[in-house]
Amino acid sequence: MYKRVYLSLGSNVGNRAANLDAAIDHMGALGKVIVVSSFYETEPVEFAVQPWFLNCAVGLDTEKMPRQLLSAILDIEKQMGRRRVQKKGPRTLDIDMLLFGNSIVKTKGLTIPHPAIHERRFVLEPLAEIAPQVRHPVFNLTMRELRDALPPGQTVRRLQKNSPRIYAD
Ligand code: PH2
Ligand code: MG
Ligand code: MG
Repeated sequence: MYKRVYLSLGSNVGNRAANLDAAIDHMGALGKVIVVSSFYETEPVEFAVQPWFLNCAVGLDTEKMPRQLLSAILDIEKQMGRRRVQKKGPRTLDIDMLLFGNSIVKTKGLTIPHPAIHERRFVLEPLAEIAPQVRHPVFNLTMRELRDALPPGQTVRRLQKNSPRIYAD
């Protein structure tokens, strides 16, 4: 049974666009990549003294269970040279699971939906681009509604170059 999963990707070290593209390629091994948002140049938040990020969102159909998917994601981050030096600090690649179908998961080390979706413009702009009607299973609001409810601030700029890329329906 396939579930539709939405993930957030971010990079602010090295060739950021190449890092996101390589991560998306690797994600083909986890299921079917269905849609990729535009890339967004985003102001760092939470830990602000670091280079700007490139962020995007990906829709993936997978047969993996949440924990399996998490460990596969951590493997991809490692393969791409991620070193955990500073919490929320600079990284070649970060992949966060945002939504896993309508599932609600709360265990040590994994919370779904991701607990910060509704606070982060760098997550909600790309996500609302590819999944505007998808509902948050806890707040019962769509991604577009959550995006529109963000307070002003947190600069994000959509890059025109690449997308969105739609692979299948
Ligand atoms: N990730 C963080 C903390 N801050 N800021 C932006 N703009 N983009 C990110 O991906 C990001 C962040 C922790 O994972
Ligand atoms: Mg993160
Ligand atoms: Mg992460």
